[in-house]
Amino acid sequence: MTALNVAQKILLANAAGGLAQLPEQGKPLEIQFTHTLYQDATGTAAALAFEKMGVDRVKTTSVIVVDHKTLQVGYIDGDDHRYLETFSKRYGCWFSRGGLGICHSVFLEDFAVPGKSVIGSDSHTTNAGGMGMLAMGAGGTDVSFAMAGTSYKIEMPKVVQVNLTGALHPGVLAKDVILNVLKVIGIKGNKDICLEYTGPGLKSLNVTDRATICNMGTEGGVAFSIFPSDDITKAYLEGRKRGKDWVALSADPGATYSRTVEINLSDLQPTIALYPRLKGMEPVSNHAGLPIDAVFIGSCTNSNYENLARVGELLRGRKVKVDTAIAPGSQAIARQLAAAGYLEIFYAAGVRVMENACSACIGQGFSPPSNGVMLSTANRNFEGRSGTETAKVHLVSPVTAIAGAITGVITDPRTLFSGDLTIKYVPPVVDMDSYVAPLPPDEAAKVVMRYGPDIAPLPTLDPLPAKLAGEVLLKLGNEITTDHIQPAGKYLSLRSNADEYAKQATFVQVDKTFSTRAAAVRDAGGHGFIVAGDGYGMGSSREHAGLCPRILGVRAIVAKGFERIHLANLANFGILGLTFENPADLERIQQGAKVSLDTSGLESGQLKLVVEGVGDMPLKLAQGKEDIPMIRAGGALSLFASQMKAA
Ligand code: MIC
Ligand code: SF4
Repeated sequence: MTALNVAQKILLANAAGGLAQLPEQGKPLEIQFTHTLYQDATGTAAALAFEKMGVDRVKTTSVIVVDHKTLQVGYIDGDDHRYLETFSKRYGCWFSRGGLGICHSVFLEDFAVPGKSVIGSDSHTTNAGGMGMLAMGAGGTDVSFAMAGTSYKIEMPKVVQVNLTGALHPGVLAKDVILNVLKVIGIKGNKDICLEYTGPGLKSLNVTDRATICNMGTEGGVAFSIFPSDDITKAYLEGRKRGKDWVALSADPGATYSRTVEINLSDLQPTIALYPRLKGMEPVSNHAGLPIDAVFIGSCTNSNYENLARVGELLRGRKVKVDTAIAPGSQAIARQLAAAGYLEIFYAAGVRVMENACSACIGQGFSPPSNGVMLSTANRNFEGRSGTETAKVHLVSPVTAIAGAITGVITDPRTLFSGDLTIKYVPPVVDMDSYVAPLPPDEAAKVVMRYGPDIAPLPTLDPLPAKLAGEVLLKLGNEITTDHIQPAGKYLSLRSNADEYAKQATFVQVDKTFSTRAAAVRDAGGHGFIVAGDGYGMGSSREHAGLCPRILGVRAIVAKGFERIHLANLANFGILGLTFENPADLERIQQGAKVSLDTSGLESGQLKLVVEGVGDMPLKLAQGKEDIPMIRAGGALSLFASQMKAA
C-alpha cells in the first residue's frame, strides 16, 4: 500500500463518494464537507443564496458567527444579525451572537474536529487546519451549496512539507513562524499547493499556535494547511471538554512530498511584515527604534489565550506609551484572561480592551491617525484596510506589538525580558449554552424569517452573450487584492445590498469614477472588461468582489494570473477569468480601449481578445472547463435555477 501523508489522508477521507485512490496532482477532486462556516459579512449574501436552493435543512454541521459587523452604528448590521439568527434557527445551524468571538476562534474552540472537513465563507477558515481538519475558504455561494449537501470541486494539490526542527525562543511566536514560511513560499502563485507541517518542532507548538500558522497560509494563497492530530491536539480537546472528538492523524512512514521547506525554529527571530501586502519579512531588530502611533493586538490570527497572556506578562507593572487596543479572539478567551488576572493588567497598563470580534483587523474601529504607523497582529495589511489610507500598518506577533506599545518605538521583545515568559494557566472556559443550538426540525419549520428593509434579494444574472463587446474599464498592475476591488471597513454595512455596495464602493480606492463609468457602458448595452497583472483577487473570500463588478456590467477579467477563491467567485457570478497567452500583451492594451471577444470558442480554447487599433491577443480560460456551463448560464444560481426548471 502507498504510504500517505496527512494531507492525502484527509483528502481521501473527505472525498465525495468514497474514493479508493486520490487523483493525480492537478486533476479534479470532489470534497464532501462535513462542516460549514458563515460569518456576518459574507453570510447574508450566502444565506440568501441558500434560500434560493429550496433545501429544508442544512446537511452539514453549520456554524454562523457574528463577528465582523459588530459596531452596529445604525440599524443595518443589527438587521443582518437578526436575519442570520432567524436563518440559523430555520435551517438547523449553530448561531454565535456578536461578542462571543471571531468565527475562526469560536470554530476552533467548540466545533473543529480532527479528520473532518470545513468550508467557510471566509478565507481564514484554513485556521482549523491547526486541529488536523481539512479547512478551506470559499465564496459564500460555494459554502451554501456545500451546506445543501453538494460536493465541492478542488484540484488535487501538491503537498509541500514544512519540516520544523528546533524549538522557539520565548520571544518568538507562531506568528513569526508563519511569516518566515511565507518568506520562503512567497505571497502569490501558490494556489496549487497545500502545506503540511511535520518534524520534531511540532512539539513546541500547541493547537492555537498551529491554527495561527494555518490561518496565515491564506496570505500565501495556498489551498489549505494542515498539522497532524497528536497528543497536543488531544490535550487541547480534553481541555475544551471534547476529548471524545479526538482521533489520531499522522503521516505513514515513508510518505512523500512534492517539496520540503526546512524551518529551524531555534533560528527564528521576531519578524515584521512590512506595509503593504506583507512586503518584506524582516527581523524586527532591523527596524528597532522607529516611532509608532498605535498598536492593535487581536484578529483571528493570534488573539488566543496563550498569546494574550504573554502580552499580559510583558505588561505587568508597566504602562503603554501609545494608543493600544486588545481584542480577545473569543469571549471564552476573555473570561480566561479575566480569571487569570490579565484583564486587570491590561486596564492598569492603559490598554483599551475591545470587543471579542474582528474589530480593527477589518477597519471596524481603531483606525490609526493620518500618516500614522501602527503595529498590528492581524494577518493582512492591504492598502486602506485599516480605514486610514495614509497610515502604514506593519504586522508582528503579539509580544512584538506589546513591546512597541511599552517603548513607543519598534522593539525586539527579547530586549524586555530574560529567561522564560512563563504565563499563568487557568482552565479554559467552555460554555456551549452561549450559542443558539440547532432547533429540532419541527420547531425549525415554524421559524419566521425576518429581513431588514436594506436586505436586498440577490440579482438575477443574465446568460453570457455569444459576443462580448465593450471597453477596458480599468488597467491594473500586479497583486490587486479583494480590498482594492471591494473594500470593507466603512462599507461593510452594505454587504446585504449588493447594488448599493457596487455603486458606492467597487474599486473606489483605485478610481473613484469606476462605478459610474462601468454603469454607463453597461446601460449603453456594452460589456465591461478589466485587464490586470499577476495575483488578481488575492486576499479575502468575499464574493462581492465578483458580484459587484458583475452588477456594474463587468463580464471578463483578463489578467496574468488569478488567486484561487476569487477565480471561483468570478465563475459563480458569470464573469470570465482569462489569462494572456503572451503575458507581454498586457503592455499593449490601454484603459479605455474598445475590445471584443467571441465566447463561442470557450470549449475549444480558441479565444482571442480583439483590441481596436492594436490587434488580436490570444487568451486562455483560467477557470476550469467544467465551469463553462455555469459561466454561460450567468452564474451558479442562474445555472441552478435552469436545472431546477428542467427537472
Ligand atoms: C478579511 O479578513 O478580509 C475578511 C473580512 O475576513 C474576509 C471575508 C470578508 O470579506 O468578509 C476574508 O478573509 O475572507
Ligand atoms: Fe476577522 Fe480579520 Fe480574521 Fe478576517 S482576518 S476573519 S476580518 S479577524
